[in-house]
Formats: sequence, structure tokens, C-alpha cells
Amino acid sequence: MPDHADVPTPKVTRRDLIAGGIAIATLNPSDLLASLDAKPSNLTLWYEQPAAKWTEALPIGNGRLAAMVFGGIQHERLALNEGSIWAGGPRCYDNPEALAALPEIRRLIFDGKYHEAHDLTQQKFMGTPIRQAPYQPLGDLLIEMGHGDQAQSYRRDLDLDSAVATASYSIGDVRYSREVFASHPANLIVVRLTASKKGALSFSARFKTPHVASTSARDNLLRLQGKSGEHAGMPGQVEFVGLAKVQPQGGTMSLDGDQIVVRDADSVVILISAGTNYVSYEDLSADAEAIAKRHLTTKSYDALKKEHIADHRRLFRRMALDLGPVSPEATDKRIRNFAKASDPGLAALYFQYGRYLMIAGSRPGGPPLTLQGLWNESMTPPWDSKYTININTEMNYWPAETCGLGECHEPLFDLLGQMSKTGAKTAKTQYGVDGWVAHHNTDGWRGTAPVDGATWGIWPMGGAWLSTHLWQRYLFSGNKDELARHYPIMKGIVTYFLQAMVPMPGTPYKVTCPSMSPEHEHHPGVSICAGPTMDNQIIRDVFNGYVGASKALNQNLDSLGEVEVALGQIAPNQIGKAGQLQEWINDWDMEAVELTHRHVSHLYGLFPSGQISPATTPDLAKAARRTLEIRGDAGTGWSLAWKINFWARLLDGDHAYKLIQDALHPAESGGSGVYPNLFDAHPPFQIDGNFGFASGVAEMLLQSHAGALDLLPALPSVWPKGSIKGLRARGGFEVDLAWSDGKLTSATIKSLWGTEAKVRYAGKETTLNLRKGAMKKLNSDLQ
Ligand code: FUC
Repeated sequence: MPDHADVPTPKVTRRDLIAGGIAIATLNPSDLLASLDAKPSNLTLWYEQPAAKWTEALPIGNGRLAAMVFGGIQHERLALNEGSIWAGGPRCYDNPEALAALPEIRRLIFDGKYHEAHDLTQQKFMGTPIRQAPYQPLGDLLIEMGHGDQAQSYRRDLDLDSAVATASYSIGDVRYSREVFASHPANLIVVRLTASKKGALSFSARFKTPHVASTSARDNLLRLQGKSGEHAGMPGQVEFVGLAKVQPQGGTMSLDGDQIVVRDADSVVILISAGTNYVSYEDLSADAEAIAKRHLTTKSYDALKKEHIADHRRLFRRMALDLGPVSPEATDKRIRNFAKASDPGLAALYFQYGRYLMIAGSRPGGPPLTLQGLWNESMTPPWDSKYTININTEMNYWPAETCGLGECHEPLFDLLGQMSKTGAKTAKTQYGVDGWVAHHNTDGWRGTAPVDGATWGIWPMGGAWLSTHLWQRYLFSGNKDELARHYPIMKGIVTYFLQAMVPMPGTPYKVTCPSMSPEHEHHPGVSICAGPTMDNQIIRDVFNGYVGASKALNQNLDSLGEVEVALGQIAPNQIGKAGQLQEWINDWDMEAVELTHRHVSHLYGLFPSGQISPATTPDLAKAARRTLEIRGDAGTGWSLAWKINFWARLLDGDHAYKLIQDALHPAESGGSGVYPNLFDAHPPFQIDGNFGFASGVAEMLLQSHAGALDLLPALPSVWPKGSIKGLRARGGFEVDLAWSDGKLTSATIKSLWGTEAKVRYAGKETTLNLRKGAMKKLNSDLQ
């Protein structure tokens, strides 16, 4: 951003300072500069007013530290998070009484006594305590400007291409600007305040936190120190320290209680750092203070910014998406107008925002994305802002591989490694078997026992579903060393199912029991059952992935026979009396409590799995379509996002687009959709829908699960012309596509590791044999 230092006195006209909407001739010099900052791209979220609510503020993050930037004129608020602040402390949730009750629970289920099975499960099988711990905020850095609130020519924005949030405005003859970014390489949040006139910056700054904590100021350092909150009788044990180093140029600095007061400065840089004692779910031995201090660098602002932008762009610029015209309006207006105006650019922006949030929220070595990513302002957030693993955490990572952010997937693999340890205890304690298991939630302490209540918790598939990401990862990366590291986690899940599945009386099948089709009651008051369709689909993927991994790594080949036998004992997908794909092993679907239930779990086989597809299983694909018709389009944010992916896999781009429209509905007017800051609304805010959307758009433009690279498989008619660069496909391919009049004009396919690729488009097919690193450009005839 250019320095405003020598700008002549501005006479400000309030105008759209945005790409495409500026009549340059009407601008005075300061507006002109501001407009140059607003570079004409579709990678900016921007607003004409400060954020009044948290869901209007703009998120930044470095994979560990995060902030929501409000862009206030007089009162600036940075709502801060550090990714390891969990209430309570290390604990095991397993219920030692469970194992004794298991045979009776199973008997009751097989006898069709679901209510009795539910009650016994609730009494004897649920984890202790029954609720897991919430993820909690660090606190706020508050900046109180001395210049009042009456500003003109206000603008704030978040540039996705540089990952810098900016606010600027004029008061009298001074133009004030603020930049905030979260640097991954420096492990800091960096703030810079500038003014167009020397000595014009006066403000006070302090920390504030909802925790029981102390705040203080000494020399040029603000300090926040505390412990996380209590959870289920256990005092919070995560110690945290937040530091903010205030570095003014010019002016004076003094202390006032726990505040630092700056007067008449020319510019100021504030470095925000934080540390906790959290090493892992079982180890709280780190030195919070030392970590926070270590990162308070002496590097210059310009050097920090340059390093940050380079780091961010290395990931972000792997992809580009153009879906057509871009509205010049402010982002909140674009959201409000989306249903009536032609603004395909908003869908492209929202797609890129999903990628931005993944880069900001999930980096190697850091925590995996919670229900809110890294961003949470509440001590008691919705669903504890933890990991709901019966859809939400998996959805968070759906775009990681397809959208070129493979390394951002890694925190999930770390989580899996840890859960495979806690889950081994749960498997032994509650089921009396080897291997590992996790139910529908986990938290900072990597709880794996069933929690919350039997209606939601008694589902032994959370770890299994997450573990399918390990094989998928290999299909994209081809990295055998990494696969070998993940292999014991995969083997542990397989071991669990080989031992824990039981014969279902009267059938040739072995099933999970007890289980459920997530959160859906097949009869009033009961979700508990045996062998629901989703479980069978997930286990099929788990077993097949393990067989594939064993062969790729040349390990355990002589014991694969047992897995092959078990594969043959899994109940098949079935088509029910309404022509639908059956959700349960019995055809209960049309009797179920909520025909339009938000979870469409049994379509796991359609997406994310590739078990069902129009090309390979046309009858099942037709049944899946029927299921979606019965379910209807409405749903929570993540449910809408899942349905984009489903319709893309059914090759129906126009229906997928209908869900895109629903997903971009303004949440302000009620229901699911998006908040002004483009955070997804369940409601309330839940980040899974952001990532599910990005995945859905990728699936509309390229698929690679059905034995070929399928180009533009579900292009909607509203996107007749466009291009995408950098999509990734299984087998190690990078794909760039361009289309016009709704038809492919060119496809460039690069092989990242030198394997054969079958390519399909509009009924045509070709096979490419590219050497590693080689590239081939195809036309619409695939020539
Ligand atoms: C599952 C969903 C809810 C919500 C919660 C976090 O339980 O059924 O809709 O997303 O997770």
C-alpha cells in the first residue's frame, strides 16, 4: 500500500472506491490513491462501514494465531484467537461401565427394541463426562483512537491475494490507514497505523479478555496472562500469555494502568504474539511466556509484510478462477443482490475465500480447523467450536487436495495420529477390541468416547470417516513415505472393524452395532440401529483403502485375505420402495421422523466417496437422485454445501447452481447462507459450509473419482464462459480449463508424478501418457 504521507489536503467525495465503479475524474488525489489501493480484481472483500458485529469483521490467521478485524474508526477491535486454548485439561472420556452393557444393547437392537436399547445406551454407554470441552478465545486487542468517530470516505477490505486487512478513512484533512495481517513465517499478528499528516496519530491500546486473567502494561509491552476456562468440574489448565509490542515512530508513549498511550505519532507498528503451555492433548509442559516472547522480532514492518505476502501467495496463487462478470458493489451489497443480479464473480470470490480460510486457518504443525476454524469469540461457542466428525470436520478438508492446498490438510493427519491413541483406549474399554475408534465428536483432549447423548453420540464411525482422508491424500500426492507414516492409523481402524462388527441375525452380513445414520431418527425418539448404509459405505472405503495402501507399500500382503472376506460381508447399498437409496438396512426411509433431515449420510457413497456414480453404478445414482429429491434442497449451511457436491457428482450443474444460490443467501435476512463477511451461516456461523462450497465448485468443474479426469462434468448454464487454473486430480495431475458458450475450449493437463491419465469430456475419451512434469494441451475434441 502506498504511503499517504505527502498527499495534499483531500476534499473527500463519498464514492464507490472499488474496481470497476470509479469515475476517476471525480476523485480528488486522496480518493485516487485509495482507489489505486483497491486494485481491480475479484479477490477483495470490501465494505463502506466498520463491522458492527463479529460476523461482519474480517478474519486473518496464520494457522495458529488469528484475529477478526473490525475496522472501527474510533474503537478498533481485534478479536484474537490462539489455536490451543481449550477449556479443562487432559482427560479420558471413556466409560468403564460400557463394555458390560454392550451385549445387551446389541441384543435389544437385534430384537427391534430400539427405545430400550437407546435408554440403556444413554445410561451405561455414554462417555464421562458426557460433554467435551469448548475451544475458547484469547481475548481482544482494543485500540481507542483520539480522533472521534466522524470520518469520511471510509473503506475497509480484506485482500485475499495478499492476506492483508485494511481500513482507511479521513478526518478533517488527515487520511488514516490501518493494515493488519497474520504472518505464518513470523508467527505474529502485525498491525500498522499510519496517517497522512505527521504527528496525527494518538490512541491508547490494551488487552481485554473474558477469561479470569490479568492484563498489564510495561515499557512498550502490553501483556495478558491467564488460564483457560473450567470444563465439567476440571479447572482450565491451558496457560496462555498474549503480548503486544507497541512501536511508534515520532510522538510520545506512556502508560496508564494496563494501557499504553501513544500521542502525536507519525506511524505505529504493533506486534501481537501469544503462547500457551499446550504441547499436545496429553502434555501441557510448554512455556507460554517464552513462546510469546520468542516471536517478538526486530524485523522491520516492510520486511515482515513482504515475507508474509510471499508465504501466502506461494499457496494462494496456485489457483485462479474466473466465472464471468464481477459486480463493482461492496461485498455486503453483492450478497444482498446475488439472487437478483448477475454476479457470478461472487461465487468465484466465495470459492477463493474458502481457499483463503484454509491457508489462514490450517498450517502444518498447527491445530486442525474446528467448527469455526480458528475464529471464535465466545467462551461457550455453538457446539463448543470443537470437532464434529460426523460430517463437519471432514467437510472442512474436502477442498484441501482438489484446490491445491495439500499441506493445509496435514493438521488433520496429526489429529488422526493422536486420536488413534486415545481411540485405542476407547476401543478396548468400551468395545473390548483392538484397533481404535472415535464417535461423533472430538476436542482438544482428543476425546473419542460417545458424547452428548445416545441420539447423536452412539456412532462409532468418526475416526473411520476421517481416516479415509489418508488414502485420498495418497491418491492425490503419490507420496509413499507419507502413506507409510499414516499406514498404522489405517491399520488400526481396520483392526477395530474386523473385531467389532457383529453378524446381523437373519442376514449374511456383519454390521456395526450399536450405531446410527447420523442424528436421524428412523422412528420417533430413536436413531440407534445396526449397520446403517453410511457405515457400510465408510467401512468399504476403509477396507479398500487399506488393501490399496498395503499393496502400495508391500506390507501385510499375506493377511489381506481376511480383509477381502470382511469386504464380502458388508451389506450392499439397497434401493428402497420410494426408489430412493436406503438410509438404513431396513427400508424405513419414508417412515423416518424428518424426511428433509439435513444429514444425507447415506449419500456418502456419492460424495465424498466414489462408490456411487452415474458412470459406474447408474441405478444407485438414480436412487441417490431420488433421495435428494425427497430430502429437498433446504438445509443448514453445511447441508447446502454438501448438496452442491452431490448434484455435481450426479452431473447436474444447474441443480448444483441452485444450491450455490441458496448458499449465498444473505444470512442477515434469516436462515442459512452467508454473513456479511462471507462466513457461512449454519446458522450460527460454522465454517464447514465455506469449505464445502469450495469443494462443490471444484467438483462441478473437474472430477477424478470414476477412473478418469472428467472435465467440466457439471457446468451450469449460468456460467457460459470462464476459466480455472490449478485444480488437482487423483493420480497427480494439475488441470487448467477454459470454456466458452458452455463448451470446453482448452484443457491443459500437467502430470505431477508421471502416471497415465484417462480424460473424458462430453462423451469423448482419450488417454494421456505424460512423463513427470510434462504437460499436454487439449482442445474440445480432446486433441
Ligand atoms: C452436527 C449437525 C449440526 C451441527 C453440529 C455442529 O451435529 O447435525 O447441524 O452442524 O454438528
